[in-house]
Amino acid sequence: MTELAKDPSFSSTVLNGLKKSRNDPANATTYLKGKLEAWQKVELNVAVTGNSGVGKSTFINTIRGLRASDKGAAPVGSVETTKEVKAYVQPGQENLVFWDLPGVGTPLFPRQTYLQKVDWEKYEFFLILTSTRFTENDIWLAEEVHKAHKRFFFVRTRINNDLLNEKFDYPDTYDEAKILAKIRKDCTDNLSGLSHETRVFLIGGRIEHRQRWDFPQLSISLVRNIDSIKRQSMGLSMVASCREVLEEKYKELEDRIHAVATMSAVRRAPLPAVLSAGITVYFDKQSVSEEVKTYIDQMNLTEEKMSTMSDIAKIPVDELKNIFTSYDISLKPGESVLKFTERVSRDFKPSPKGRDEAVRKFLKSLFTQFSEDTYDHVKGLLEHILNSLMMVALEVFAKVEDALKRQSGV
Ligand SMILES: Nc1nc2c(ncn2[C@@H]2O[C@H](COP(=O)(O)OP(=O)(O)OP(=O)(O)O)[C@@H](O)[C@H]2O)c(=O)[nH]1
Ligand SMILES: [Mg+2]
Repeated sequence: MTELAKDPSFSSTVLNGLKKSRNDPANATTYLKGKLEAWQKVELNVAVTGNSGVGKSTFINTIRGLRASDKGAAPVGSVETTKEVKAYVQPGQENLVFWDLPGVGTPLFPRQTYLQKVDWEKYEFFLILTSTRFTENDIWLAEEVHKAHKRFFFVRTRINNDLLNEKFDYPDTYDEAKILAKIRKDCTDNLSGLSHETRVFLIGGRIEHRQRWDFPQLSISLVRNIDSIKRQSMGLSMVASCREVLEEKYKELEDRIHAVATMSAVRRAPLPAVLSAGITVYFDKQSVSEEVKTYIDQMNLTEEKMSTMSDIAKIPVDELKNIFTSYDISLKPGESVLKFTERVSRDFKPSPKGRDEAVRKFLKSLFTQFSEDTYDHVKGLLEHILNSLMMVALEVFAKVEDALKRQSGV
């Protein structure tokens, strides 16, 4: 199986690891379950630093899918609030922590002791924020971080304010692209003292700006610029705060399907599922529906997340839920994810297309009781559910972002 060995993706790495469980379904299941859950245990730390009032807490809330008034949100305000290092975990995903750090050069955080005081070694990224111009201290920090082979991004916040001001002052000649280019140039000039080139992300920090300007690129950069072993974890741990992160999640979830299908195919659980064509296929409903639950959560489609989105965007929640119906994939009121998975499975006809011959051959060589029917069914079923939920999620997202854009005034 050299083909599998060369492929560094999650699924190939996991499938190769199965060689140690040859003809031992129990061991294989434990191994696969461990691998599927491993991303939740990878510690990820992101430092968010900058002077008082630049919008650190606002940004941290937005990237965690929260508003200042939500439970667990970082306090936001126009008076100085950050005087100490504070950790904010991702709701429901405690392995990912955003650290609210005071800027360099305040009396309590002078350059000499800054890195040590903030325990710099633990961070994957440093985000250096300003709402005006970057300071000598910001540049100093970037150089130190760079020397230590850590990643950093410069972030210019409050872009919405700049645009609103321009719109107010020069309504007849207002040109968003030109204003953004001007701010970008100003930032780059401002950072010319830096010993190497870097990118500045222009953002509005509030939740209604998460799909605007460079916010999506900044969010996805946190996933794409991390070591490959942590990438899967970062992609799944982050809230789907923009379409780009949602798409990353889709890719990661798709990559796990082999592993979930294999768990059923080597085990032959005793509970049958009946297909519409009347064929009985055996699969581990528990692990398959657990995976579907993960999809619903990752795609922001839980009751709770839909209701938050409806609240933020001021769209009736039923209007968002109706999107499900057009894809014929909705959970009925009160229906558990397990029952939902069984129901979709009953109506599902696997397509002979897209069968994964290399993987099936590999698994058959490892497990004598490997069930091809089960493998094909679960793989096809999960692909079908994931694709349908992704379509719903994208449409819900577009609707919410449209409403937010209308509210933002720029
Ligand atoms: N218009 C606009 N206002 C923002 C933005 N980011 C933050 N604010 C506002 O600016 C004020 C300060 O924001 P915070 O997020 O508390 O700033 P901070 O950097 O955490 O401040 P300290 O904790 O004092 O260091 C708040 O009133 C925010 O609502 C933004 O991108 N656009
Ligand atoms: Mg703050």
